[in-house]
Amino acid sequence: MTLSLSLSLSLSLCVCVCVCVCVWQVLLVFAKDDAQSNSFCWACERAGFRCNVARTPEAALESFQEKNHDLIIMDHRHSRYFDAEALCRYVYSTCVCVSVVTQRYVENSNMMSCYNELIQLHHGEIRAQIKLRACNAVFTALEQSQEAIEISSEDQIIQYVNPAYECIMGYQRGELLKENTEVPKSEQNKPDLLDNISSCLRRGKEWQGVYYAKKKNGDSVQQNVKMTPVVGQGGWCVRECVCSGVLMCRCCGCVSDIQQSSKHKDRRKGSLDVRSTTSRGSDAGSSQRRHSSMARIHSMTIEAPITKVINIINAAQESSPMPVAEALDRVLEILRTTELYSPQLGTKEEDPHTNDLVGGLMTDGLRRLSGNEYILATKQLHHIPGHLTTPLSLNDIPPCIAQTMENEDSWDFDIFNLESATMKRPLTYLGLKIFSRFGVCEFLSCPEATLRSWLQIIEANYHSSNSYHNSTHAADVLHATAYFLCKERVKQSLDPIDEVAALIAATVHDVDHPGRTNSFLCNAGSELAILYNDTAVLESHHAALAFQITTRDDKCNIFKNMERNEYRTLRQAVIDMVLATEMTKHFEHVNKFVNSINKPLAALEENGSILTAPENRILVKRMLIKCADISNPCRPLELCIEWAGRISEEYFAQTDEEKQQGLPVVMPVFDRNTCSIPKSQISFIDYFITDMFDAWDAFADLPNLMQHLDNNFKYWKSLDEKKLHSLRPPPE
Ligand SMILES: *[C@@H]1O[C@H](CO)[C@@H](O)[C@H](O)[C@H]1NC(C)=O
Ligand SMILES: *[C@@H]1O[C@H](CO)[C@@H](O)[C@H](O)[C@H]1NC(C)=O
Ligand SMILES: *[C@@H]1O[C@H](CO)[C@@H](O)[C@H](O)[C@H]1NC(C)=O
Ligand SMILES: CC(=O)N[C@H]1CO[C@H](CO)[C@@H](O)[C@@H]1O
Repeated sequence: MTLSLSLSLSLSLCVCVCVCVCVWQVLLVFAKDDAQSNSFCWACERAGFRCNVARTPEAALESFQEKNHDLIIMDHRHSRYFDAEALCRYVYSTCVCVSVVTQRYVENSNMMSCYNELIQLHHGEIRAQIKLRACNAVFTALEQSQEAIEISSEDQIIQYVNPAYECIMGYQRGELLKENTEVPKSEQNKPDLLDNISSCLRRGKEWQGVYYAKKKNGDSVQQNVKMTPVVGQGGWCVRECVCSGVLMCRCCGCVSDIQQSSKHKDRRKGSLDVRSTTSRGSDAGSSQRRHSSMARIHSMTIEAPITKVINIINAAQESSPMPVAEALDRVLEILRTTELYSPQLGTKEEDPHTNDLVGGLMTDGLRRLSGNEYILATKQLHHIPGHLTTPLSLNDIPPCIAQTMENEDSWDFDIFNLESATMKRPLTYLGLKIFSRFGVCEFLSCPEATLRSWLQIIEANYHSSNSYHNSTHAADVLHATAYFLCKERVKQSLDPIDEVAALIAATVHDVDHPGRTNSFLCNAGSELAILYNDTAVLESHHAALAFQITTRDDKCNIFKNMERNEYRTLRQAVIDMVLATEMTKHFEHVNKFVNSINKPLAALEENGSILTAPENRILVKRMLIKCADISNPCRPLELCIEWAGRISEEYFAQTDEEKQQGLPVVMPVFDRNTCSIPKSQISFIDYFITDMFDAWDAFADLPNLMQHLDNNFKYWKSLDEKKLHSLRPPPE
């Protein structure tokens, strides 16, 4: 004990550490074996480090060059053997590691104390290494982020900008990181805004809001930014462009910009230029609204990677010579016709309602499946009734029913009135009226009696026991489809056969729906899921069954008199539309529509070839039936509320059954005891509806629907703000 104290006065060792995190390699440079070097050898072994011993500086260098040791311990007690400091300098100059630390170790040949020293070095350096790595990771994340991020000091001197910032703002990093470059400021900000921001930051608070930033070319761009003070770091501030809310202003995702894709427009004009590029604003109010819709379409909040790729190529075409631009056109052609459209989930805020809706509607449920949860259910398919109720003709529809259908061509038509007036047979009656309005019998060369029988048998195969997916939903989708078919742009792009296909597809699109989602059927191992390999189970079934029912019996075979090729075309179109209602492909359909139709239409003056190209007609039809299928949030408030009640009830019933049968619960938020209906509607609108209807409205011009959507969204928000979970506020 005392020995070690006395030795410590005069002798020391030199320790040189350069760090690597795998198994430590230790090099001992000792001219002779002694108690000290033996203790270190023992300590290395005990700590699990690899240990080499070198006797001379030359041997030490050779060994170090070969193994790149993490730790070098040199005998510095006797300078007559060699110059330890020169060796240290050499290590400094060659070490490729992140850091080199030199320290002195006071001689102590006690084995435990050598061991402790090694462990402490190991620990301390590892910790430093982890910090460095974390730092590295944070910077990598900043570099990769698609949001523009800028870090500045308290006196507004730029310290860092990421590549997205360069890309969006048009600066090169080098020019901003020169000494004492200030954050570029736009004159368009009110002076007190800047004061407000800096006083907010000085108080250590984050500031978020709309702000004009100045691009390199002198333009001011409006951005939704978040500024965060870095507390305790000399007043640094992190400014970040956030991709949320309506004021998206293209600050994100680089250059998806309507001006940039339009070859005729001057891109220096502000974003309000959109109005002139859409070229169809009738009055100021509606074109203003259209502008905000278009702006949002071009920066869709839920963006698939392919959309970004297309935007980047569009932007590159701008500044490319003709042959390159043309080659890129062909690239775009290919990209638009392949299946690359799955969205990146999780780019939006994580929200349990959205997650459940995505999990429940967009997957086959297998993700959540494990082992013994796979239970085979024996599900009975509904039988087609052998007898039909008394046929009726358009001419002898009872007056009270005829009256409820008088305004069926209006969007605000009340389908629930018709449901009760027809004793739950709205599809047959509305079908007769709408099909005759569109001349479907004439087109198919089929007698009206056949159409009647067909509508009746199809309606009979909807399950009245479903609270949502019963024939009233089918009638509602038929109604929306007919409404959309009358829109000018839609008429310009579709042929009569497309119209007939759309009406038929709407009528049959959910036939024999069991009131459970695809994921449920897959989890339960239902017959249908097995038949269709867990892929688009319900939609495949609706399409297949519709044709089976129709062609099984001449009495209701509306296709019987069709020419073979025309029938094939019609059948193809109906199947395609019914399958398009499947939600796993939601973003693919919407993205394709936006990329192939909205964007080119907005960029060009003429519209003929875009609208009537066969591949685009398919996209229009898919979008049309998808929008009709989930148009509930765009209906007048009272209707919207009723639909929300029905769909929630159907999901609750599914959750009840899942619990009862011990199946995985696909959408846990839809539990009747805890569910907030307003929240679920808000998530559904945010995630699925807004982008889609913005795009559809930009195409078909549907201001009344967008107005309802706005009102309804506000209604759900107001309930949610009052923390209400119900469909309506409680009575006063
Ligand atoms: C700045 O703050 C004041 C007081 O809070 C407020 O009245 C003013 O509108 C703010 N200015 C801006 C441009 O936000
Ligand atoms: C559809 O379900 C609702 C219950 O949500 C019911 O009131 C209505 O009568 C059903 N409609 C049909 C046509 O079965
Ligand atoms: C289901 O998968 C099997 C085996 O791959 C295949 O033979 C069959 O055609 C598939 N059925 C459907 C409806 O896709
Ligand atoms: C060829 C074609 O369909 N052109 C139409 C383009 O759109 C305008 C109105 O938006 C119509 O007037 C044209 O007939």
